[in-house]
Amino acid sequence: MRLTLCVRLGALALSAPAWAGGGSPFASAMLGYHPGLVPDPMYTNPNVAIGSPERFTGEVFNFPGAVTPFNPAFGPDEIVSVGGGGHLILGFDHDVVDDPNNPYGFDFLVFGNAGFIDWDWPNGRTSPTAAMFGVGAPAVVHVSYDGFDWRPVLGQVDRMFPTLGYSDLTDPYALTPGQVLADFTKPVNPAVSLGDATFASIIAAYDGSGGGAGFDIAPTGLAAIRYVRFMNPAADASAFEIDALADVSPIPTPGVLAPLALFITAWPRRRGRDR
Ligand SMILES: [Ca+2]
Ligand SMILES: [Ca+2]
Repeated sequence: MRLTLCVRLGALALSAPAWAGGGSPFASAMLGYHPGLVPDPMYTNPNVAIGSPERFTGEVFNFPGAVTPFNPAFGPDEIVSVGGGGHLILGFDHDVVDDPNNPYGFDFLVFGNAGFIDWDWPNGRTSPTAAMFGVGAPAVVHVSYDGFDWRPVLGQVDRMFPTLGYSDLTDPYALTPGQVLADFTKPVNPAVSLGDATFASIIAAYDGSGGGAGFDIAPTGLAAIRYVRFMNPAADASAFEIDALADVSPIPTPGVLAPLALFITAWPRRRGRDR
């Protein structure tokens, strides 16, 4: 008889998303909105900015399609416009932390409805300069922890990186959803260059991310925030669009090697033949 011991060790990840306890990684409350000078009153429902960015768009217009960098969300039930002089305030249900483990320093992501112009329609290829359509008017973004002390953060909304709903699509104008959900809490590497890029190479560059514009809280001096305010200082009707707002997932750290389970297995092992 031979006794075999099997000891299994597992690594415990110490860093977990702040919403792991059952909250939402996305904006959970709409706390203020003024449309400003908006060219199209159809896009003035601010509650559509609550919850996840869109993965599939166009249903209300009978033009359904997966959201890709070549086919951004365009439904009035999906995106809201903020015109000249307007603003939008969104809130999270948890602290969005300036976590040193957040990729590229980005602590939250803003999703708009800009997309890449297709230079090889309908195959999906960007121009040499990755020219875009639907780019919004410049937004001024402030963050706050208590709703009183607002501090500016640097970044551009409704531009790079356009939203990608699924990571397994091969058709940039897919009429049906993909199977692999892109991660809306993972930023795209800001060093990525997407000029003259095919749809396949864009998906590869996104590396599982669902896109969005990254913002870093650190320069504000705040350790965490709960509210984000978007203002449009334009004096005319040029607008930007907001689809959603997301907290960023920290990169899991290896943490402490901890014994998750200790299995001791013993069984008799018969010799092949009696000797
Ligand atoms: Ca940060
Ligand atoms: Ca939305």
